[in-house]
Amino acid sequence: AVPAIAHPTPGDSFGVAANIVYHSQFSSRFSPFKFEVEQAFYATAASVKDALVQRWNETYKHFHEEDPKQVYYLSMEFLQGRALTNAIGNLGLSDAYAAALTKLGHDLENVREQEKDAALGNGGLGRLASCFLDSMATLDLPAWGYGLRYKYGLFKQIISSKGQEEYAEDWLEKSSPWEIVRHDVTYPVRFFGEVQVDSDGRRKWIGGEVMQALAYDIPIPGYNTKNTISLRIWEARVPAEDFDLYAFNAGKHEEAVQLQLKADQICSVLYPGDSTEDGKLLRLKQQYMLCSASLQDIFSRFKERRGAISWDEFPNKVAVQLNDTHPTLAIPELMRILMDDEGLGWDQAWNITSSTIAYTNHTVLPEALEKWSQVVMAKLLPRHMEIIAEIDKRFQVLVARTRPELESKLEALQVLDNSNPEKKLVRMAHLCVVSAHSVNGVAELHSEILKKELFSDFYSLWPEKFNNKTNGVTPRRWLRFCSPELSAIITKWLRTDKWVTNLDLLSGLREFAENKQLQEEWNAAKLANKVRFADYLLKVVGVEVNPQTLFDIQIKRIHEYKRQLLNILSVIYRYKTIKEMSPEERANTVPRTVMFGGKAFATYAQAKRIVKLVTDVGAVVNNDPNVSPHLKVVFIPNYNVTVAELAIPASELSQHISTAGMEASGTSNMKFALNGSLIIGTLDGANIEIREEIGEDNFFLFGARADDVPRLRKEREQGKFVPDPRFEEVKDFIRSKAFGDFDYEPLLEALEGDTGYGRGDYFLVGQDFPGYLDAQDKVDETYKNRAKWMKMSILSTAGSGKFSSDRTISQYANEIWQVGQCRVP
Ligand code: 26Q
Repeated sequence: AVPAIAHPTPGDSFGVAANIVYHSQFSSRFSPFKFEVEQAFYATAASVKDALVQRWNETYKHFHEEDPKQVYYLSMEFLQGRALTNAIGNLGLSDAYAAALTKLGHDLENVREQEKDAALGNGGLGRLASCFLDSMATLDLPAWGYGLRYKYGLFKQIISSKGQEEYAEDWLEKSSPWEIVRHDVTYPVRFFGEVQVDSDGRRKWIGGEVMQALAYDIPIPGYNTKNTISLRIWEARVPAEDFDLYAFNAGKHEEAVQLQLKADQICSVLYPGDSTEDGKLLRLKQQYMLCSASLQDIFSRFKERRGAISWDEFPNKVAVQLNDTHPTLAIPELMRILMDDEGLGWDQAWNITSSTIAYTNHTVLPEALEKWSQVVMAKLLPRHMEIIAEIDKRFQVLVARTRPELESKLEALQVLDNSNPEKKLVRMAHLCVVSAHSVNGVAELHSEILKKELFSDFYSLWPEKFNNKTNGVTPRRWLRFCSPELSAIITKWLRTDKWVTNLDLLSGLREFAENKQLQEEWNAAKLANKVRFADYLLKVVGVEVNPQTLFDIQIKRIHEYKRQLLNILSVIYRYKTIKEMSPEERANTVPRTVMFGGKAFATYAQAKRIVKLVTDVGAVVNNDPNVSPHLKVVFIPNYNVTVAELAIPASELSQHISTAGMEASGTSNMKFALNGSLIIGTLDGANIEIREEIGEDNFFLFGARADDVPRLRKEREQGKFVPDPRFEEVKDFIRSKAFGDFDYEPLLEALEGDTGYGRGDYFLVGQDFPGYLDAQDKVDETYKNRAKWMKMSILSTAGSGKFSSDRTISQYANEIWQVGQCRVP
């Protein structure tokens, strides 16, 4: 056996420094004789990676020997953010690395700033996947994450006078220090081609284009455990033997590199625009690349461990979780492998597939439910289309046989949507619900809506499939590492740091919520975080904010249903009110800094108008000498995981104000509450459960209930809605060009009855406006009472135990996956 190599230990900052120096020479990606902060980062990361690789190797060796059931989390998105702080924190080496870098003339604070934010995702769903990996590693679960290695992650957002602009973000520009390429892990992935039938009737998919998927592993360390799991991301390649050297030498250069170009496109960008047919095809290729490569990898591991294979053992060794419908092709792909490659019959393959696969739904918005053209699917994946059609056919037979009363609804329930013969579609969510053994929503209300509305008839067929798994967030990244100040106070008062892996212990803070000493320490930590964030805003964004003001933050993707518009309209009302006040009255207001951050999808025009409105309002308010001491409005550009780690600990009030019934869960609400930020919010998604946990007195509630929304929309349509005069006043103010002459009419129109843009204030901004203003008044009144505010803030943190992703993942493991712990000794 190869002897083990010793790696830095917590007490040994000399050893760590030596290791960094070693890497600065031998793992360097830069010219020699330079050891500036950038080189220091790469050398540090390389040193940390050594320790991770060693643990990774031990972990998978252990999994191999123990051979437990393993879980595979398939996701088109992982929003990892930066890794350095988290890695050294989880390894327990933060102090050692800080001291080592000091010896080398650097400062860990500056060094970590060098890391690019890995944004292989859009928002909540992608960040959830990353929190889940952290929890799976920490809980010692035998698990893998599978994704794609996009060259360009989520775009970089720049705010100009025109509003949001998008630029490619090359996170691999100087290569990632964390990934390990696995040249021995490659699989062929086929596209197009045709289905051939053997003499014995077995079907076989042949021909077409064959690409190669190459594996890259990103190590995911657990906290306080040796277990280090893997996020395996696939890159599309063309094997050398497929390069047409003859064509190239014959001068047909472009022809010869065509296939390579096609491969490069597959992993070029996250969410290629799908307004064109080519764009749609590319997105489907991406989805299939993820599913095909991951399943081949899963099969090779399964076969490696069992000499004589009993296929019925497969679901006892493999659990596959689909993160929304984006990896749905895993279903027909698993069927295809079992039947065509392994020779199983339909029923056996179906039982195995169904017992293996579980599906999580993350949205009920109709426009976000994936539907693929049957024509495109049949062209790119002919055998899969056959299998999907067969699943659909058997589903129809099942309904006819067991539930004849559903026959009138059958068309709407089918996997295939043939209602428009010109545009036949595959409903991916229906394929998942019909095929998977588990269908879960991501918060209690959301899971109820799935059962009662979106999938109600499926629920009546298979009630046992449906379950709820309320989302969670990792307390390591979202409290321990992003707010070391607050963490130290919590540890001191709880007299243990075990809350980091057992978040329910935070409830122990309740008994001290009114303790003056704790309140003072708490306030000081929050203030330090506010100062740090203010420094960032000044340095990076160039705006000056006063840390003595109330920090009010709404950061999330820009979407009409999330109602950033409601927020900015109320800010405009506040501006008008302050402007009309006497100086004495002004002195009596609570000064606020209202901050927004988030990206609008590049082609989502209304969302981009909202961004523009926020920045225009900021320009006017912040330059009004009478108002700006009392109110500032800031748009934080290029919101990402790294910005969130600075903003959330600094927040005192955060906004989670979606139209009830529309936000499946939300996860930033959990991060804010965990960091002692009070929430102003609606009864939507996980807000409901957060309010339950922290107590209704500690939550600024307003707005329509989900149950009332359909009726309110109807009344709105019938012209029964009487708007609050303050709502009219604010819209008129915008129309008066108070914030410039940009054309806001489409935004304002959408708030009226049914219009060209409109769904007639579909998101009920006008309906909820007065209640929202009242709740905001309550915020101001409460903030004036510092002791009361501090108590509420402490109780928010104290009540956040439930929202650890460790709790969520334990529930998935016990209730869906039937996967147990497998801890490296
Ligand atoms: C759909 C069709 C075609 C192309 C793309 C899509 C698509 C892409 C991404 C649909 C949805 C998404 C992302 C959804 C998402 O991020 N949902 C969020 O998931 C979080 C984690 O569960 C929840 O907390 C949020 O409430 C939910 O909005």
